[in-house]
Amino acid sequence: MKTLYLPILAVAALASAAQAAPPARVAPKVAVEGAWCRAAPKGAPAGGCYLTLKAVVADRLVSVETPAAARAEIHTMSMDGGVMRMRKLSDGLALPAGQPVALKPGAEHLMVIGPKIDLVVGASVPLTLRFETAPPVAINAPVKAVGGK
Ligand SMILES: [Cu+2]
Repeated sequence: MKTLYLPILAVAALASAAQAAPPARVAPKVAVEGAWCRAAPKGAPAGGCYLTLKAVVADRLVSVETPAAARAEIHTMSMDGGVMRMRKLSDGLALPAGQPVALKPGAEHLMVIGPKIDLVVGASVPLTLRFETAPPVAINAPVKAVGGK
């Protein structure tokens, strides 16, 4: 059977290569800009980190890792009966192609839970962002004392 199938497969491969002049493939990549984490009181159980993501092709932020905290999560905030609540985005965050997605105070953000470092001005938080398609991006987010609502 091998001798029968091999030539057929070869011909099929040639045919599909010839007919589909492939469109210029854009390599999946996500640019990360303006990352920072908000300063928190010593011993705070968690802290927020913010940044802007821009994906070349549609992608999804699926997880965040940091050695500087017990764990990191992707959160969103929404009003619930007049109270702002945040919750974990278990499915991550969609990143439309070519469109900046800002994670900012009062909206989507990264939460570092159980920080192992003091979130004080001058410190920085190493974060590794993992995406569905694009390669992971490692950044150092400086801690800033920015007032929030
Ligand atoms: Cu949060």
